[in-house]
Amino acid sequence: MGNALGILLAKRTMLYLVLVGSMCAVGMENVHAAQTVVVTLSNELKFEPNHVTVHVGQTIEWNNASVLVHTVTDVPKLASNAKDVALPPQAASFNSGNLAPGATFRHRFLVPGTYRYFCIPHEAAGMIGEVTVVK
Ligand SMILES: [Cu+2]
Repeated sequence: MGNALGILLAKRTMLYLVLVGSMCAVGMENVHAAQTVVVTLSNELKFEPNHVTVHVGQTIEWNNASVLVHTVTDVPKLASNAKDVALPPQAASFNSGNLAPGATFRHRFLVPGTYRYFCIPHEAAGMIGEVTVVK
């Protein structure tokens, strides 16, 4: 009898731990998803910072803080040089189009891996950025 009660309590404790564990996992994902990372597009033809690491579900906001028109482009066929562009398999490509001074562009990352993107008018000048997306 005592033994059966012990097993029942142990089972309940296990269930409790599983529930708490899964709630923590969901909680952390929400914390990450709520944090938007900002990358600045500069007059010096740079993405600053030019490399950022985010978690799956997180959004990056690119902010054109310059007096120039820039783009945020991760479309392989639009790159002049194949080394300037990369997407993980299964990841959707993205392209802001022309961003006027003061304009912003946002993209939410759903597939882990390495992304290399560029600015269409300034790719040859080395305006290239990288994003690492981790689980
Ligand atoms: Cu540019």
